[in-house]
Amino acid sequence: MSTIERAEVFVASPGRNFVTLRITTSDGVTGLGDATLNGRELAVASYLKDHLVPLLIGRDPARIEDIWQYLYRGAYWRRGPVTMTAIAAVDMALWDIKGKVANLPVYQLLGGRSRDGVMVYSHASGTDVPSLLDDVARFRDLGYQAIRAQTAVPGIGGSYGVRKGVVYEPASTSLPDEQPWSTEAYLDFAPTYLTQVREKFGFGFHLLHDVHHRLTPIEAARLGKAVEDVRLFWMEDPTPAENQDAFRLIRQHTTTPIATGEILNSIWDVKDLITEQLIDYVRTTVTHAGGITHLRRIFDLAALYHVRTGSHGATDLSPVSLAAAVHVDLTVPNFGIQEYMPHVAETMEVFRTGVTLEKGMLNLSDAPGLGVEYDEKAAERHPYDPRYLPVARRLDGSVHDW
Ligand code: CS2
Ligand code: MG
Repeated sequence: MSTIERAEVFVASPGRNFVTLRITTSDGVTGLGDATLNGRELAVASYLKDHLVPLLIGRDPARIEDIWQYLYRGAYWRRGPVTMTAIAAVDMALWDIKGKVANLPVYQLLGGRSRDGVMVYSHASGTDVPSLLDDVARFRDLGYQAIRAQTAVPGIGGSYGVRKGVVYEPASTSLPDEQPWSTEAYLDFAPTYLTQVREKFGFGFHLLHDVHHRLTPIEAARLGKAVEDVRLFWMEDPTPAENQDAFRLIRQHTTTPIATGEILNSIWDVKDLITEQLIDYVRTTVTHAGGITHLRRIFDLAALYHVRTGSHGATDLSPVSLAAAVHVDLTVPNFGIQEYMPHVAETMEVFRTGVTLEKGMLNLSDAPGLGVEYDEKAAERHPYDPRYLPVARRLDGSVHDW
């Protein structure tokens, strides 16, 4: 029997920080998993190195489900982003190994293709409305079928999701950036620019918007109602999702579809949202929600309740995560959309992947496993670079949800 012989954890910053797990079997087969938790990278690296790797050595890598249950139940302490990201990395690496052993891409092991490609949405943003409209035009020209639109709110000096240069990277290298926030200014402004996007470009593409957890349920209900004519594909994270019941109030007031889940980590965190049909899209990722094994379980529950998938896919997830997401997206019956932001060149020199993009659709090569290779030597040129995500403060100085 082949056994797990080695498990190494790499922390590197090729463009931005990534934590990568590589498992090697006694037959010399390797598997990769993404263990990146933006701003808290070393906590997951330590969870893996100090607590999970010693439990993996000598185990049968083929027993993916059993290892998942052993790590989850065996911790006694349940859920949470650090634990679930560490388990996810092990799970992804084991699926990668299983695919390589079978000489099949992981999506074949998950039941094969349900679709020819995976529709993605890209991120248009602007410091004002004219620059947002230029950015939307650019993504339309590149052939994207779905675009998320975010603009800085005039008068308050910033807002979530506005790109500074070519790449959107909210984390800063020193202490967290402190960014001002005014719910009143945002609520007055957001519907006007979303309307201008539709006025200029029409309805021939999907338009999305991310609220990034900043409203109360009744404020979110007001926003959802105000943008009904814009026909958003979704309004994302309208309110913090720890309180799943809060979504009921939004739901009662608006037909604007709702998406949430990027900061949630387990089926239990989304259970009520799904079974009570309080959301339309579940956005848990393969990296933060327990890997392919657990994500499939969440998506299957969602399918029973007309909830579709919309996995988080920001660049703070590595190309291993994106590949794993696309394997799942290609197979599940209730796929909705996949978030996609291109990684920078330095990232792609370290992670060589078979994921391709054409006309706003992602696809995969037929490489066995996840189809990603990690160049350890290239990674060594990019040491870990500690960063923090920003903090938002209301205009009176008090802390708000970022
Ligand atoms: C965002 C993320 O992509 C999204 O929808 O909400 O960019 C999020 O801010 C980051 O992943 C935080 O690290
Ligand atoms: Mg988001």
